[in-house]
Amino acid sequence: MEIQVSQFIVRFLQQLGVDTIFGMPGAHILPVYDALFDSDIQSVLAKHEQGAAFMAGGLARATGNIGACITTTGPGATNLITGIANAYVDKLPVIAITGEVPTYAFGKGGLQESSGEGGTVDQSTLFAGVTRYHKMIERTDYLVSVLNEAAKHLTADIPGPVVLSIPFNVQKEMIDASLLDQLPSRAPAPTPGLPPARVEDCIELLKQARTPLIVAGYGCIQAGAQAALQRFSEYMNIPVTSSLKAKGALDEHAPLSLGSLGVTSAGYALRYLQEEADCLILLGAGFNERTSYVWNRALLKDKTLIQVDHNPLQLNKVYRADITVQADLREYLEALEQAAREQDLSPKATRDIPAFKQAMQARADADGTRIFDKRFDLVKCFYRQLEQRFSEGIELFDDNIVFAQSFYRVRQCDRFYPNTGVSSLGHAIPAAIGAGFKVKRPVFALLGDGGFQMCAMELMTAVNYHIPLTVVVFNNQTMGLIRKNQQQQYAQRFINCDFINPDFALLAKSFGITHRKIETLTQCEALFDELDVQHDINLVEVMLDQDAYPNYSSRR
Ligand SMILES: Cc1ncc(C[n+]2csc(CCOP(=O)(O)OP(=O)(O)O)c2C)c(N)n1
Ligand SMILES: [Mg+2]
Repeated sequence: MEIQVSQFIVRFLQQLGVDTIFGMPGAHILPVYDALFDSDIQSVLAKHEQGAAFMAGGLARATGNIGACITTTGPGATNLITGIANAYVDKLPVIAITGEVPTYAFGKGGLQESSGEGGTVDQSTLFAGVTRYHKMIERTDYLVSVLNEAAKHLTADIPGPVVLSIPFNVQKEMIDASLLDQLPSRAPAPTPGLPPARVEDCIELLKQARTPLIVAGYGCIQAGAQAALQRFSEYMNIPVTSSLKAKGALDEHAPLSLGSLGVTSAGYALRYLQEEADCLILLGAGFNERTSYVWNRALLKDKTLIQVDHNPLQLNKVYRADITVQADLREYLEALEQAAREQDLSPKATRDIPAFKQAMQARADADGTRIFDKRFDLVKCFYRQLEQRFSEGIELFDDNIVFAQSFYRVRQCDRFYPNTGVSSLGHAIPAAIGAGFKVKRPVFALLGDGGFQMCAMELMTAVNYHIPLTVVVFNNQTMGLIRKNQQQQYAQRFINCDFINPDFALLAKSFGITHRKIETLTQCEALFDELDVQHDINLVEVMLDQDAYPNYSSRR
């Protein structure tokens, strides 16, 4: 039986397990939309293609499933770019389907043409730098090969985004439906695991180490290694810090947690690293700009370095390690723990970490190196509420990052998604909405008022599809980060940082959602008594002083 290419594409998506697709139609992609009409994939109308791509990424990040988005040609495709770039940097399995003018119009100046012919916008070149795979599908005879190649990148161990652009006439061509058998089906064949890595060398270095420190990276979360990390660190009595993206890999309330590492963290882990640690065990941690305090070489001076990562490209990427191991992190941690038990390794004589943190806090107060002063007490209070109120855990998409790194102690039951990808403002709301289509726990999006205005209209997407969501806007009527830099490094020559906000109460009213303004600690403490975060869409304003800046330097 022959079916339309557009139907074939939709069936391919279904075979990959896609049941939700985010997008914005246009004339040049309507055949695929028409095929979606007949399918049981839920097609979600976003307000902007960037939002659609962020939603697909948010869904992928929260579930591990493939996220999908769909747009028309030309501006529909170009609007996708930042969202796809985000998926590329965050290594998310996201597929985008875009339309294109019919092939017979290529190079003749068709409306919204982006084929690259005849001086038109060239989608292929635009997507080349932000996708694992991009194809303008001009013929059907190689469609199966193209889709197989796309599936390979989406289901790879380290996945990445794929963009398929299909000219209008090709979408309507007919193709043999039995060719679907040649495409991967819902459960992609499991990729063979990595061969078991040797643990002996690592155990030897561990024996010699007096005060080792574990730096857990996002690789631990990707590998589902949280429980293994907890068991190993507890057995060996080794404290744990994490990169920003791996916050919560070990519950940050746990006695061995030093919180996260990075220029905007509370700094306990940094102090421990500088003053106590003689051996660092990097587990799935890339040691990027923030985690490494701007690649500060002095941090690792005279320390032994063990690096374990699933991704070989991460090994020795920033620092040369004494031992590098390519391994699945969960399996490796389990093997390490087993070897440590078999060899009866004695636990390390780590000093009392909660007491250490308290001492460091007192020192920061005394020497004025604390990042946040009293003007941020409302923010602190808000994060405390998040920690205390939701015993089942929450899903938190956070564009601000700086606050959370100091104030938010992520529990193992929570999922924390800092805006790490390309760090694009305006990510949190659409990404949280994408996740909200799938996850059952309360979903939060936290962002500044500048970022909010980049993606606020996507809140109406949540309204349209009844996706419960609580958006928290830090209202300081400025782009605080820019203002801070202009204050400190550009002699207070403030340019294009301050602005007037909309009336958030009226905005929320017009959206038909709940609004709360938090100006006092009492209001903050009562907030979650009043809001139903499980069922409603809420907009919460947390008021901040325009001139209050965190006390840290990013050197830029
Ligand atoms: C798409 C995009 N454009 C510009 C930037 C640069 N940028 C980083 S932070 C920032 C200001 C953010 O302001 P706001 O969202 O109000 O947060 P605040 O710093 O005030 O907490 C800007 C413009 C960015 N990260 N992403
Ligand atoms: Mg702001």
